[in-house]
Formats: sequence, C-alpha cells, structure tokens
Amino acid sequence: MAIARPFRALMVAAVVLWCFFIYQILKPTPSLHGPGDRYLNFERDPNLDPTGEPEGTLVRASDRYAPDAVDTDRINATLLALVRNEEVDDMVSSMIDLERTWNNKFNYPWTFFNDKPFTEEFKKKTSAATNAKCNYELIPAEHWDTPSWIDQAIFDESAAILEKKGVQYAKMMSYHQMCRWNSGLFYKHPALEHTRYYWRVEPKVHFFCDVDYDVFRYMYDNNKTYGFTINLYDDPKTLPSLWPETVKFLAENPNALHENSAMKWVTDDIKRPEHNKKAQGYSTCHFWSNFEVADMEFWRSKTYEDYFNHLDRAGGFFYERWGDAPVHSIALGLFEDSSKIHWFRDIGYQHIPFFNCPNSPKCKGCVTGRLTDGEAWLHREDCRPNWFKYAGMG
Ligand SMILES: Nc1nc2c(ncn2[C@@H]2O[C@H](COP(=O)(O)OP(=O)(O)O)[C@@H](O)[C@H]2O)c(=O)[nH]1
Ligand SMILES: [Mg+2]
Repeated sequence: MAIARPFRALMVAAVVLWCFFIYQILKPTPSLHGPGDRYLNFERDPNLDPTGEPEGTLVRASDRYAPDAVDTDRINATLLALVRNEEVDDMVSSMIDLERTWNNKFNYPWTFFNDKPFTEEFKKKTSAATNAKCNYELIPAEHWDTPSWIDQAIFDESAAILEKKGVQYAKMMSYHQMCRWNSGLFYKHPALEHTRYYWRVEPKVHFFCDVDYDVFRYMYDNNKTYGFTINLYDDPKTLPSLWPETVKFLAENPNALHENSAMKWVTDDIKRPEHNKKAQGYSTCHFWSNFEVADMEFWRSKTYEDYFNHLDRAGGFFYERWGDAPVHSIALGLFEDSSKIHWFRDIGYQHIPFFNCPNSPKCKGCVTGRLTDGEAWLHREDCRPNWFKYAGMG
C-alpha cells in the first residue's frame, strides 16, 4: 500500500527531530580546561554561585573535640594571633566571631604572640571568649629586633622617600618588624615547636559563615599546604626589588621551582601590566595573609628558609616595605605544588575593607559577592581571577 507523500514527509521530519533530540541529550558537554576558563574575563564573581563545603574528607564535631578530650580528633594546630595589648577588645571581637562560627565545635587552642608581655587584662578578656586553651607567648628579642646588618640612617632616609611616595606605615619601624616576623620567624618560636598547622587571626576581623568541619583536618587529610580567602594586588612602591631579589635566588637555586608551580600567576603581566612593570616582573598578586590557614612544614623547609634568609639579608623588609603577604605568596607560587593551595570559598571573612562572602544559607551578615564596602576603585585590587585562571579553584 502506497503511503501518501505528505505523510511520508511528516514521518521523515519526525525521525530527524527524534535524532536531533537524542543528540542533544547525549552530546558531550563542552570541555572546560579548568575552572579558571570560565572566569577569564571575570564577568561573574564565583562567590555568586551557590557554595557548599569543599570536596574531600571532612571530619565533623564530636565528643572527641571537647576542650579537655584526651583521646581527641584534634591535630597539632592552633589559632594564632600576633597582637598588642591595646588591641584586646578588637581581638575579643574576632574571637567571638570565630568561636561562634567554628571553634566552639572543635576547641582548638589559641596562641597569642606579642613583643611585650601580655597584661592580665588581655589574658582575662581573651580567655573568657573561648572554652579552649589559651597560650600567651613573648617573642624573643632575637626574632623581633631589627637585625644587626640594618643601618638606622639608611632606614630613616629610605622611609622618608617611601613616605613621600605615599607608602603607608613607611616610617613605622614596628610595622617593618611585624612583616619580617610574619614572613620568616613566627614558626620558629619554641611554643610552636610541636605545632604543624595554624590559622592566623587578626584583631577586628569578621567571620560570617558556619563551618561544620575541622578545617585543620581538612588541610591534613586532603594534603593542602595553604588556604586563603582573598587575593589582591599589592602596592608596587612597597616592593620594587623583591622580584629582582627572588630572581637572583632562583638563579642560585634552580631546583627550588616546583614543576607544578603557579609561576604564571606570580609573573602575570596581562591583567595589570603597570603593576608588573613597577614591581620589575612580579604581578604583585598575593594571598591576603591576615587570613591564612597553613602547614608550617612549608615555612620550615630548607628552600623557604634559604629564600627567607636571602631576602632578609637583602634588606628590603626595612629599606623597602616588603609585606609578609607578597613574600609568602611568591614562595608558595614558586616552590609549592599549586594544587596544594586551597581557596576557602566557604569561609565568610572580612578584614577592612575587603570581604569573602559566599552564597550559602550558612552565612549571615555579609552581602554575597561583594568584595568591598569601601571606595569603588578598591574593586580593581581584586586579583582572584588570575589565581583561578592559572591555578583553578581547588
Ligand atoms: N604585638 C605586636 N603586634 C603588632 C605590632 N604591629 C602590628 N601587630 C599585629 O600585626 C597584625 C597586622 O597589623 P595591622 O596593624 O593590623 O596591619 P594591617 O592589617 O596591615 O593594617 C595585627 O594582628 C596587629 O595586631 C606590634 O608592634 N606589636
Ligand atoms: Mg590588620
């Protein structure tokens, strides 16, 4: 029996449509080379995407995290703060936030450091803000004092020039000492001899999101070296010779460079070429180190020790104003496997004037995806897209 021509045409059209439909379902999804590809031009802040807990092994709160638990799930780790006596109230406010969102479940000890003895008032107020143990440590003079090879007259002259150029804290010797201590000395304090991981906490910071897993165990169990929340450009006027000194170090220690390093992130000259130029080859992109969760084994490695000593001898902690953030970041970017550096996108955090504010029902008190509540130009300081582009979002 012959089938009418219009009906045949209809059948062919139906078959074609059906094939097209099947193809749409089964076709391979376009391959992404890494999460960074989606954010090449950073059209969209990834914090706007719903954020959950990180992948990997997570350990939850239990009786084994009670403050006095003998058989505990806690590992050798501490919350760590360098702080002045007069900052006690701001320190307590940071503690209240972190205890509420995280540490009241895990009770990791707090270790406070100061170049002057802590007052009774400081000890009383801070220990009242936690159920966990508090340790109060004095920094030995040989870790804090300006090293013998730094010349006061050259410091004064350099600081005057830096100040004229608008470098903040240029003349404040203690600020330079603080940056040097945070770069290469804190982990040598005898009180940390048996401690491997730390979470750095500054006075007057805020934490917005409930975190329901042991962050230190996350680092250990998932083989992470360093965790950050915010990634920024630095002021190149503070570090004109940091990269040239690093290049010298690399020339003398060619094996120091990790095969999976984030060298491209460290030296990027595409997104902010004028910064790279002024910093003589360094993008100035850095992990904002007022928040850091890290494994001190990295700082204690021979490579980092040699690098820090090289920089220390070069004098830039005093004659320029090298911060611990760019020093840590360059070292991590060059000497570590970039897959061991983790963006804690789920930890809501603020140090004035910047935020990390995830899109999660666990967060309260910050606006999702808002980097700053300061001047509009501060948005330009965001350098996360480059980290995502070169290293991904792990
Ligand atoms: N004990 C002590 N802590 C300091 C000193 N200078 C800075 N700090 C601490 O170092 C951290 C960074 O200092 P801060 O003034 O917040 O610098 P900023 O965040 O770069 O503006 C904070 O935790 C301060 O409490 C100092 O001279 N002595
Ligand atoms: Mg600060």
